[in-house]
Amino acid sequence: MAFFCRIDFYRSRCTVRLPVSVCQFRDRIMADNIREHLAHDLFRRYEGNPILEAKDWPYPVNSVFNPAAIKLSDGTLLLARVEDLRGFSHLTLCKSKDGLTNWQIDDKPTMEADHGSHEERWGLEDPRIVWLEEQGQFAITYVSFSEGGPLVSLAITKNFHTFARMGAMLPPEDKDACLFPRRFNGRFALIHRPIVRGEAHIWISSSPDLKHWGDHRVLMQTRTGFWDGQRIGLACQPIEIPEGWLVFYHGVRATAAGQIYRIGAVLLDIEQPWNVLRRSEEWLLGPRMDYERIGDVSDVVFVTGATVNKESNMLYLYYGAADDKIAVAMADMDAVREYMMMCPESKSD
Ligand code: BMA
Repeated sequence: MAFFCRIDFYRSRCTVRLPVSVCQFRDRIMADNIREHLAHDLFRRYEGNPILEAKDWPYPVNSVFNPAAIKLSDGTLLLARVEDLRGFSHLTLCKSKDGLTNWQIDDKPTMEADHGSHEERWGLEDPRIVWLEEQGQFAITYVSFSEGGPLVSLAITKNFHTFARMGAMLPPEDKDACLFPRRFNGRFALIHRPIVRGEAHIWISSSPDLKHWGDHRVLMQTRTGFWDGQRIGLACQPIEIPEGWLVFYHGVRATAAGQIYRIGAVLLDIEQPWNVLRRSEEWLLGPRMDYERIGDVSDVVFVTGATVNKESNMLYLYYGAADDKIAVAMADMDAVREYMMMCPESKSD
């Protein structure tokens, strides 16, 4: 700190001017500092966390976590991943007026795997929901644990009672996928996370009909040495803001004590979402509380759903905490936008 004060002192009292590069350097350090403070305090955990856990379930289960979330006219809907007592997952609907309390939970699995099929042999996991404007329907992308490894499947629904199961979108190994709510240049776009040569980067692909996928390209890569250096994957559905698409993602760091799952964000171009405009250097949410640090898998914050309340301007992120319960963290949308615009611009990710 003293170092910067001295520069300020000389700059204001000396007749000798500092080189512009020194001033720019100082300004950048100060901006980084402000941004780090913003990142640290951006999200507030709901004091009633965890909002849902196995003991709340109307039937016996091991754990509930990683829920898709969407705001409807009469409240918030979660499609939770539920692990049964055999270790297989299915998806179950939960609804609440305020998105925090008094959850009405389906009394049986809403979407159960066809365990006899190759595609869904070992269960359904980690859904994401998006409203497809053109179709007037919801698209649910979820992980089917197939005999060949995890892959991404698609289901379409109008009402969350009946589902058109469209099958596998791409071959395994693939996870962490969500569609955008509309087309770009006539094509749908899918963010997903295939494993290629053992590398876990985030990809984006496009399709004219939600069935045939192409134009596969890497959207963003893991960052060596950073908190997201080992693996990254999409978190929740893309959120449209005036500056572009706000996309949260999880990053994994390997430590001597195990892996740590945290959440960061990127800003994508509004018309060409395959272009990353900015990426957070800091994580915005990571395991801190006991319910995030202790569970079936320690030290996991795994966001899979988001809602935005237009009246309060609050963003809610729904996440799996330590792989066995559901929690929520909230932030003011204007603060998130301000933070994103302070993040460094991406050249090519
Ligand atoms: C990922 C996924 C998630 C899980 C996370 C942390 O690979 O399998 O379902 O929450 O690991 O264990």
